[in-house]
Amino acid sequence: MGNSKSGAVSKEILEDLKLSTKFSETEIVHWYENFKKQCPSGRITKEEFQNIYSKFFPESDANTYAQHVFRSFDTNDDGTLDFKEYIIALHMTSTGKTTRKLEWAFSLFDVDKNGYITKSEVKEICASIFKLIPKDEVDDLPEDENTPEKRAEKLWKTFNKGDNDRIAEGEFVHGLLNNEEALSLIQYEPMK
Ligand SMILES: [Ca+2]
Ligand SMILES: [Ca+2]
Repeated sequence: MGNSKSGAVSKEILEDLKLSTKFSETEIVHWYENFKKQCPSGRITKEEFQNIYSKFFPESDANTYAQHVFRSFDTNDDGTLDFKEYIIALHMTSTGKTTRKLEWAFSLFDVDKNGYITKSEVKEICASIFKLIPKDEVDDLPEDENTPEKRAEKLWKTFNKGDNDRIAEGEFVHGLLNNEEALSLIQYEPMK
């Protein structure tokens, strides 16, 4: 894929994105224009990404979570998000089907990208999600979900695994699909 510096989205990327998402050419071109406006270099750094995230969570600490999300979006591991990574991320997290979202969630939890989730990875991500919850909302959480450790424990239990076992992608998606209670543990939506 060429390193085109021109203003328009390259034909290769356009074709690729039309195939891998359900977005139309018009939508992709429109987003590309916005992306270029907000990000003239054509790449979002981890710091920029964290700044964007922290604006959505003014009352809590979104830094760790944002780092994990960034890692899951940066599929080619080069430390920046390009337009294609950005659009695919947008597709998976906002307009995708639940299965798609869960596949993305899997990559979020698979911290070392080895294709499996361990209990320590579940703990790590649960801790970063927990930091998104403002203090006053933590008080209202159910007793068995009001610390990062308890949430990790509860989530891990839904997979019926031993402490040293690991979870493959299919098991992860299957275990969470239509499981509202477990799903609520892997996300936090600000109330306002
Ligand atoms: Ca990248
Ligand atoms: Ca892993």
